[in-house]
Amino acid sequence: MKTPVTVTVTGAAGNISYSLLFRIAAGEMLGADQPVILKLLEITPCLDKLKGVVMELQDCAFPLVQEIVATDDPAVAFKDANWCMLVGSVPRKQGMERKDLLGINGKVFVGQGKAIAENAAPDCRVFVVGNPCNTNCLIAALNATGMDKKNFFAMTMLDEYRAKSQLAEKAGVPVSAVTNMTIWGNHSSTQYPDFIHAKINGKPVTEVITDTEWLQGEFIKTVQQRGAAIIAARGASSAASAANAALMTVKNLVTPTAEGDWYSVCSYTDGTKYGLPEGIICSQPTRTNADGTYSIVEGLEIDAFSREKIDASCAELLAEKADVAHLA
Ligand code: NAX
Repeated sequence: MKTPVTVTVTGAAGNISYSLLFRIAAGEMLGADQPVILKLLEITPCLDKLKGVVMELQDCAFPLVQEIVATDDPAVAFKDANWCMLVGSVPRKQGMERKDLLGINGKVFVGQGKAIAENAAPDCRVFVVGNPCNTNCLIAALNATGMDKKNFFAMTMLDEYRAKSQLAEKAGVPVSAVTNMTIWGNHSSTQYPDFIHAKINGKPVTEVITDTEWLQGEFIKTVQQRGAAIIAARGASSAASAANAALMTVKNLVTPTAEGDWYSVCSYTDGTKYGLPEGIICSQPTRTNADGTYSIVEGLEIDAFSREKIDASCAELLAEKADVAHLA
């Protein structure tokens, strides 16, 4: 039997986790032969609710689950973690500015970054879902002294899937026909879903969908605003689809990527690729190599239309970084 992998999930009694935990426990994320230890972190007032989630996990009798730890202590939750999935964060309340939200959640991610560095496995990988996920991730990375910033990620896979499904619907093809989909920048309404390098059945999207006005306008806007559209329709934010995207991001990061394809994830920029500023957590086209490391796909040509969109999203990330400079 393989050595168990310890997966820590924060916000474990929340909506996304309620879809996510059961699929991790069933082996959908790390493999059907990979035992897992689940460490679940919540804030103290939600521990009772978390107890209920743990009871349900127990009642599934998942053969891969070796142990479940439920706690409100980050030091306990992150102990020996191999994967930290930071889902928990405080939602924006009425009258709150983005800066206020960054400040409140920022402090949480200072503490979690430190606790991960002090308690997790040294090569632990950290994946942030809780919003604003890029800047929360940056704060955690900057506070996790001694850890490699390359091991910090934030989620744009849900945006990638939203973009793929819009393109598939427009072209009248199954979603599996759409590949090479990059989300650039911030997981926010400035993100840029790059239809220029995406492909449908191996052909450039622009050859299959010739409605340029739709691609440059409605398509981008629909992807950027999809989260808000789901809240308006469902009365609650995306949960099952967000959990699916979180699970698939980790799966993509541990599985060699199919030849010629790539996926979107936000990672720490080194300032050498595509004119992205150094030192932000930015979504980029990414491949997982055969040895389990990852690389940014290089050599894509960025036209003037894309350049403007990518720069705008990076400018927003730099502004968020400046807002939380006191936390790093
Ligand atoms: P919920 O409010 O249902 O759950 C969040 C949970 O986090 C709560 O149970 C809360 O008690 C817990 N929590 C808060 N502070 C914590 C802390 N310091 N330590 C541990 N737990 C803490 O939200 P849910 O719908 O599950 O969404 C979770 C996060 O994902 C939100 O920030 C949300 O904005 C974000 N999302 C990110 C997406 C992405 O693509 N990156 C898409 C979906 C989602 O909007």
